[in-house]
Amino acid sequence: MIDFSTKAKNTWCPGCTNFSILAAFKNALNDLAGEGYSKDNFVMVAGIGCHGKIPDYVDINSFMSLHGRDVASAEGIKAGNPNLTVVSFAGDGDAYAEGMEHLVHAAKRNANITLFVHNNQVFGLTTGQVTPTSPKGYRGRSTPFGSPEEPLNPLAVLLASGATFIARAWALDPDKLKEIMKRAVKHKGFSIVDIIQPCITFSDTRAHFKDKVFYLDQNWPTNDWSKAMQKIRENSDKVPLGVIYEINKPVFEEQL
Ligand SMILES: Cc1ncc(C[n+]2csc(CCOP(=O)(O)OP(=O)(O)O)c2C)c(N)n1
Ligand SMILES: [Mg+2]
Repeated sequence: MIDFSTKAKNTWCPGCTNFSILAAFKNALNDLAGEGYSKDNFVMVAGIGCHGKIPDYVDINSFMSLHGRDVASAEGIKAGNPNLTVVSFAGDGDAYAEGMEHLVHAAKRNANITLFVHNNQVFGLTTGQVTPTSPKGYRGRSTPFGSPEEPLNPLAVLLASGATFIARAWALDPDKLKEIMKRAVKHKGFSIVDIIQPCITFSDTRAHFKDKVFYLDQNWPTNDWSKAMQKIRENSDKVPLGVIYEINKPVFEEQL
């Protein structure tokens, strides 16, 4: 087992569900190293937010970007040296608010990078303001009377934009999360994993999601765009997890 820990002091809240994402990622790295991926070829990129501290806690090359600019930085790193395995970590505010234009275009051009979104449905680090994925009625620092807006469905936007790998995961199931992370890294092209990551301090949705999440069937047809869109937009009380969509298409860096 390779030790990917660092000496940095961890400053997440005690019990933060990001610890589970960190553990899953380290285990995924360890497996991938055993499958021929070079530890030295990995680069992790992050935005700004609670999620953005994750590179401090993993002993691989990393680049801490600006808020909402992690995807653009990851694209630049990959275009500059296509031999690198580039994995970006973003918050929901980071990816779906500030960084949305970069995200849509990275999906459109099928940049060969992987994005893990810590979707806690809140601007966590800045103490609980509403983000594009906060539920209607969410009460936080900027919406004390409840958010009047319907949340955005980011996976529908990304599927429509041309993403070639779309998955959803649950932070509190690190074993399955690890497997989904590995598939996303191995996918050639733009891959996104939206990780439902309850913020225990400002939006504690652990109990809410616990009984709602379920894994898609083994036989789910991952290459069917219409079925994927239907599943992503399904108006249901249940939240599907796993790889929802995956196809092969030429990647941006090879066509440059
Ligand atoms: C351009 C810019 N806008 C705003 C901020 C302030 N800011 C820092 S972290 C943050 C919230 C991050 O929320 P999210 O991306 O969801 O990550 P989380 O903290 O929830 O993991 C904001 C708004 C900033 N640093 N830069
Ligand atoms: Mg957030």
